[in-house]
Amino acid sequence: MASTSNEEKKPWDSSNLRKYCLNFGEVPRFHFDDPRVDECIRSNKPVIILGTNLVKPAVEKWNLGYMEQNMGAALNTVYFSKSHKFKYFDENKMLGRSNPKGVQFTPPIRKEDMLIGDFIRTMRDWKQGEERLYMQQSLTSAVGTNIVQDFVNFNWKWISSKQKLHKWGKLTSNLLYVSQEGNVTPCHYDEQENFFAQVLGYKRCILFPPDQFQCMYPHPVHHPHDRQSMVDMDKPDHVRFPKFKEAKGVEAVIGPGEVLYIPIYWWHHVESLMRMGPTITVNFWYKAGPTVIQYPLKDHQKVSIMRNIEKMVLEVLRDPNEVGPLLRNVVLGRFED
Ligand code: QVW
Ligand code: ZN
Repeated sequence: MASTSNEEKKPWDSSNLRKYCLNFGEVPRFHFDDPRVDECIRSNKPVIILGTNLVKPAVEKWNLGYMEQNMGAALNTVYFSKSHKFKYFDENKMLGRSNPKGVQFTPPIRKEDMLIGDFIRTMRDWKQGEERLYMQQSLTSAVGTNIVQDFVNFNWKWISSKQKLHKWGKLTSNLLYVSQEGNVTPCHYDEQENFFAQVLGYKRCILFPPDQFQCMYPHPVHHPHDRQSMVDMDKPDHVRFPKFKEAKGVEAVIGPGEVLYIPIYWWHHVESLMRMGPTITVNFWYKAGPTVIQYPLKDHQKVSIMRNIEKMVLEVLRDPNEVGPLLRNVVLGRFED
């Protein structure tokens, strides 16, 4: 068939993907000059954007050897996990000497500042059964001159035109992620717009829209795992989280040069494909644009309202344990007809 000639051959198959109890739809893939890209972004829908050259210098050069040679002498943030999951937590919400109001909590991952050489050597020598590693380092700090030059040569013209067109706020950060194959960032949402640019290797991203809040069971806002789902996708507890099986998600596998738009407040779970080598990603986080209040409100605006209500109730009650019971009393038996 002639029509298959422009179909990209996938270097991965379903054996490289982790297995979950849900089925997912597919995130659409469009060339950067296809008007449907802007339609997706305008309507807060994820989309894989092809041919942007957003991180072209990185796609052409960056690999473990290049990073080792050029990251420089500064320390990098590396997370260690005993499992394949790296579930983030907010240290500021933990109980401690400086925070008597925090939540009693044992972190599931540990953080270590490492020289790039030590990180890459540990990753290369890694054996099954050892702690897994995931480097997550801001690209604004003291990286070496070659990497700074590559960064300067990113396609800022394209990304700035999107920022402008969609009236996003400021670019807040560029993070560099270097991961072992098989690592997972569990399901969570962020409060910013995100262009997620794949540099090396393949990542799968499973996304759920903000209107699936009831299916995703986020931790309370005051919890160190704020914005993260309480559901373990590997082994969902269908008794505690019965609606999770009804969650309707979409998935995307992105490879070098491809950019995924992750809309603000969209849930996402990210995995580096298994047995496909290490991955490198750079993300671009942008503040939301100015709030336009138009009714009916958007689903993500309602999530924001819910967060504010939780924060407000905690502020007046001053005890996290009283928040749930009070909110339950507000609704229980009152709003059914
Ligand atoms: C991943 C993500 C990333 C997920 C990194 C999170 C620390 C985001 O860019 O690539 O593992 O969630 O929003
Ligand atoms: Zn995220």
